[in-house]
Amino acid sequence: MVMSSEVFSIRRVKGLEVLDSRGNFTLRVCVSTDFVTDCGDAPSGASKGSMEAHELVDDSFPRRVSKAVELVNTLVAQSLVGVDVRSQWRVDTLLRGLDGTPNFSKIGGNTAIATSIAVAKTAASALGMEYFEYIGGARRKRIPVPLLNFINGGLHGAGFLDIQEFLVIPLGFSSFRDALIESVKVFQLLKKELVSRFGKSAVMAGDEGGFSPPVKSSVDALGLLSKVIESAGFTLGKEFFLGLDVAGSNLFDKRKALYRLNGREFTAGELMDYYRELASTYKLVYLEDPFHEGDFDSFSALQRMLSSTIVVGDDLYVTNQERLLIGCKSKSTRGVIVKPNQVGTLTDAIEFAEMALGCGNLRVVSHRSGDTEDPFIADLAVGLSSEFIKTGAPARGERTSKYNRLLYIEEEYSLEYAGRRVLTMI
Ligand code: 2PG
Ligand code: MG
Repeated sequence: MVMSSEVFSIRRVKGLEVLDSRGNFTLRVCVSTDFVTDCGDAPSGASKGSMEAHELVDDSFPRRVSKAVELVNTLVAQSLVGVDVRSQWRVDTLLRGLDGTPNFSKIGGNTAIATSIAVAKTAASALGMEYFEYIGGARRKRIPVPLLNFINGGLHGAGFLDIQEFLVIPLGFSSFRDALIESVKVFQLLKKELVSRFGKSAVMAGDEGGFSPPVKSSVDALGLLSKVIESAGFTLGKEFFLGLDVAGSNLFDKRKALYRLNGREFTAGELMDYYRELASTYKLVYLEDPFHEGDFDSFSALQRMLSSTIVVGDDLYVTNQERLLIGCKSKSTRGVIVKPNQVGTLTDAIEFAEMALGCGNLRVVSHRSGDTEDPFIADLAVGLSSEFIKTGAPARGERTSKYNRLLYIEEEYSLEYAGRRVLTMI
């Protein structure tokens, strides 16, 4: 049966305020054709790169996004009604045109990304396809390795830890399901260990569902994770590896040009030596934003020094192709974070991920610390066939919705788990 293109015409675009995981209001956009409606949400970061797309929020307490809702219901709706929902590139170009600034400073990156995602999801639904199939097209699909954030520090935690994320990485398993089951075992053992060492208040959750215990230093946190991995019967460097998101910009004192960590000050060179030590003791295969967002040179020097660690750019690149070009030329990293809301459209995020792979970088599709129960980034990761996904601890609904979606996709479509072979790609 040939479907008339009318079936794919956008009839309605509607914005509304919904709650995110931090109890802040954020934007949801729903897009309808005559037959289907689907919605996309804008997540929100706490430790943002300064070059990210602008987030349009009201000047209000509590945080509201009524201006963004208004824009969706007027300007955005007027320009998208009648457009074919399958024309993602056209929609994203229209959004850029409506704004007219490079970083969505007028309509907001949140307005743009929620709309862009809603359009892609509605197109997939109208075609009767899974989101990941629609996004991925002919790409060979696989299930990404999760970077599980077990200990939340920095701006996401309440303890003393300066480093933002202590990540447990189950590379040595043959399926995502097994990797997740064994990771959950380690997570539950960590919980027991924390309760026995510090009491019940030590297992309160940070922003991304991990624990935020009164552990004093990064070495203590990594030591604790190594210990529970071993007490679960695994070997660090075989089934499990460790990683960090330092979120280096938050440790950097611009005036002194020094980093503050564990109550000490470090030059970039001293910090590099510190990372080298941590990487060899704790099998760190993953090191995100080890320096502040402007220091491409230190990223490059560290990546040269650590041949078996993937140095990753998040705030360094902010999912922006121009910034990535600088990193590609100076070989600053072997991995990139892909956060669609940093750049504002799905088309830009997908092109960024492709460009990253083209210059030898593994892709980490990522949530934000303020997120919703929408599992869309799980589909994006599978569609892009990304090597990793970063979506918090295996706890709290806005984090588990992504893991649960991956469990379903693996089971239903028999896709292979990216697993240990991603290490051979660096
Ligand atoms: C990060 C993210 C997500 P935020 O730095 O990688 O983990 O944090 O969303 O607060 O920027
Ligand atoms: Mg980060």
